[in-house]
Amino acid sequence: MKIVKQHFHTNKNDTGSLTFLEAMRDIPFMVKRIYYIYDIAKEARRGFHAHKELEQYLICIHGECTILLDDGSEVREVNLNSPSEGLYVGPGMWREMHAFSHGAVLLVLASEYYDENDYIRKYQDFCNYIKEMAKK
Ligand code: T46
Repeated sequence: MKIVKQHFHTNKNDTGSLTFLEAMRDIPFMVKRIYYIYDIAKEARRGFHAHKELEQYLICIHGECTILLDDGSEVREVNLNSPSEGLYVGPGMWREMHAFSHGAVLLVLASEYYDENDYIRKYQDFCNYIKEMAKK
């Protein structure tokens, strides 16, 4: 599995830091939706699904968290602990988010509007989907 963890342009000086990224330049899609996850309960695990089409960048803009990625044949965990780094998560990838630090904020840039039909929320359905995709 190829992990795409990207460091975004950051302007840092004595007064602070500013990170920026531009659609179709720094990330490979137009951003249609932004959401963020915060006020996360202690020990919470979220995610537990894959997407059929959606592409996303996950940026832990405050604190840290761990993202588990499973492509059906390999499982990897990636720590996000910098507001200037983003993790690309493409289609056909089971994800779980956990080990959130107190006060962590996870920002997500998404390539599509929200569509529940794009979600695969059962792990067995995900395994079947991966098998079907491999046949094509
Ligand atoms: C993902 C990970 C990283 C909406 O109505 N609109 C939205 O744009 C989103 C993202 C969610 N929702 C609704 C759907 C559920 O009823 O909000 C509720 C919580 O969503 P969910 O349980 O899917 O949240 P997470 O944190 O498990 O997953 C989210 C994204 O849904 C998912 O695409 O990749 O963050």
